Amino acid sequence: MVIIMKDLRTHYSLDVSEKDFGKKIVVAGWVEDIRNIGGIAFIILRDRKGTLQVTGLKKKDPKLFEKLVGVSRESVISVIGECKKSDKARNGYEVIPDEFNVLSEAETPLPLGVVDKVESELDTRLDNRFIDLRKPDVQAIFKIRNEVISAVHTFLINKNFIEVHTPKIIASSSEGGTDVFKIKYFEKEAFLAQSPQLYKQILMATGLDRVYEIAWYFRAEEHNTRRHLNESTAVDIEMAFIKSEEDIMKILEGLVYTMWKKASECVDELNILNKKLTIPKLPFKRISYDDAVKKLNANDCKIEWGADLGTEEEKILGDIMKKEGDEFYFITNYPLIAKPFYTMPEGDKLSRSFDLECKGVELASGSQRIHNVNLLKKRMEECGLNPKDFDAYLKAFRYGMPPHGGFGFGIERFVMELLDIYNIRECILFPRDRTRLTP
Ligand code: AMO
Repeated sequence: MVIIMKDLRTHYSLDVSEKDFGKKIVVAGWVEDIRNIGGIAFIILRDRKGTLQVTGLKKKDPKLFEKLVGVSRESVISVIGECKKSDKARNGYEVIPDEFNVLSEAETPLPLGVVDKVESELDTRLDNRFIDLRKPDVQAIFKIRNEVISAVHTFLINKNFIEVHTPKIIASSSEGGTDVFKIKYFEKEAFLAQSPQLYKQILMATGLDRVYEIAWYFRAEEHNTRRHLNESTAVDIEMAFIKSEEDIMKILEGLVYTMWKKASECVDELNILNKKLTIPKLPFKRISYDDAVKKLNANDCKIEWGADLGTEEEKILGDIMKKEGDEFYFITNYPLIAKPFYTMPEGDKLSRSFDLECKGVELASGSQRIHNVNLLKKRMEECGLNPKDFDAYLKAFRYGMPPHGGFGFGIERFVMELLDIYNIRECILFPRDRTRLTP
């Protein structure tokens, strides 16, 4: 039998105020806990905003009371009843039920506790994500994530960017690398986009000179680390008529500052997570790749000039920079060989590129791009790529392409650093990693 609600919910737990006392209200949610002490039973009902107490009185309605105390934890119920002031109950009120409906009964035992004190393994939590997300601290992460993403839209639209959506099924790999998922596209082979790189650049040839996308990245990286996902989300921007990559870095640091500030306003969620945020100071420090290598070598971390910074080097540099008072910093002018083919060279060996780091974790990377088609083809060949595979992209550079640049900025990486979360999988609803494909 399918039971539907008798009346539309009128109140969330935390929205009840004194003016509701003595009136009939309708509340609905999940049964978090039931305490039956004989003639009286307390049901803790959880909804999107918090919890409330439903108080069942045996002598008022014995049949209803039996039904109430017999319901399993985490079942979904709706209650119509009188809202009564109560100093003892949470939120200062209780609901005395006149009617009560079990809308969906939860099976027992639960695969994962919601209010249990014992910590569950991350894998068990992720296997049962729909229950894991019932926990207020887990929900808080995604409420904050929502706020910071809304800050991205506001910030970039105010800076004259327009939001675009580019294809995720593509014919050539976006980053030129090997970490690409191949798919069958009818009779052809296709790839899942590793980033919107090629398309956001093509858009620079259109006159839409500032674009952004909140994009899916699909990357077939084999490693299973605490900071890598195989499907992740990022803020990508591209802007034309720039003087240098410095123009892009200014947008990026302004964006990070605004997102951090917006997160710091999520007082309720931060309290649930027991976190305090310190808003970073602008401008972020810029250090060149050369200087980063010197700092590492001076701290007994030997690194060859030209090598990309690995996780360990990034961490050590993060510690050095933190000691110097910089949690956020840009590493600029990477060696050309460490960066993708589309990166603008600076002389023979360097590039006009940057990474944004936060406490030794890369949050974003970007650059000024090559806008001359011949140089672009030359760089593709030097990187072992065949320009023929990029015909549709290269064509956009042949009929008027302004100087431009942009960045890609990982949202999960940002949330991880913002809230000091150890494993990136906690920062995305349904993570995809080397072994996880469900739920
Ligand atoms: P890059 O490859 O550095 O640059 O990616 C940009 C940012 O995206 C995030 N990121 C990831 N997050 C989690 N798991 C992953 N596997 C993963 N891969 C990347 C990181 C990273 O800094 N096209 C360029 C950007 C540009 O130049 O505009 C690019 O994709 O935070």
